[in-house]
Amino acid sequence: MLNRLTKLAVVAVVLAVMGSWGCSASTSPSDPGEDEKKPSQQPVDEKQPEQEPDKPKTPRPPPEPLQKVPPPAIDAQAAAAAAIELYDKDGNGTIGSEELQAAPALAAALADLDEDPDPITNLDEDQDGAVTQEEIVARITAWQDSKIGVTDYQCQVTLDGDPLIGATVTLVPEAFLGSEVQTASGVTGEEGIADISIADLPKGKVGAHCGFYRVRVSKLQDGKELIPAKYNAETILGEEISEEEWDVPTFELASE
Ligand SMILES: [Ca+2]
Ligand SMILES: [Ca+2]
Repeated sequence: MLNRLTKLAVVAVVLAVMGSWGCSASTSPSDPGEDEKKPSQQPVDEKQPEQEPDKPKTPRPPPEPLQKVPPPAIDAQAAAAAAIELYDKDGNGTIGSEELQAAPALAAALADLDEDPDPITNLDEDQDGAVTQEEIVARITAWQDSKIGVTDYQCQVTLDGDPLIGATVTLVPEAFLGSEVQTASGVTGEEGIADISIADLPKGKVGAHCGFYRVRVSKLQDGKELIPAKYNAETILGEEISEEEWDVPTFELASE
């Protein structure tokens, strides 16, 4: 009996020791084990979100080539001839000072002469204050040579000296450029600044075509136009968007 009891006791002690080892083996290494698991789990957790964005990233490269927007096709000679026919009322072959009042886009491109005396980037290449067919051809050719589909364009609008907020700025291309140059627009924000863009562009892409534009500024309140007609329906505002344009032009409107 004693032998059996001692054997049982020994077995019990051995089991207890093994049990305590097992526990200690499971608890004490489990602390570092959990510590090891935590870092090993964390990278797994980190890798999973990393891999998930990676998956959308890998299909992203293909859309990039699609974002290259082709420039609008413009027949430079035909467009310039159409401009002369439209605006050269006295038939002397050039669009001069009084005639330019009816062509705000061309007038604006000339008015830039003060800020941009470089004849290479100015519509009035010979700086005589009038626009010839050849000078229009030269600008259209410059846009085409730049191979720019759309270019970032921002403008600022002020009314009586204060930033005009919440106004829609629409750049309507001169009809003589043909049908491919698209109307671009934007809404003025905090500083009266608007990002101008055409509508049909790949996702995330903004910008406007190079071209001559009439600029219309509109702000409606209860369906009533707050901005004088000389800045929208009968606008005197114009702009040339080109690859050389880097500053943010300001259109200074007056309520009267
Ligand atoms: Ca003329
Ligand atoms: Ca000229």
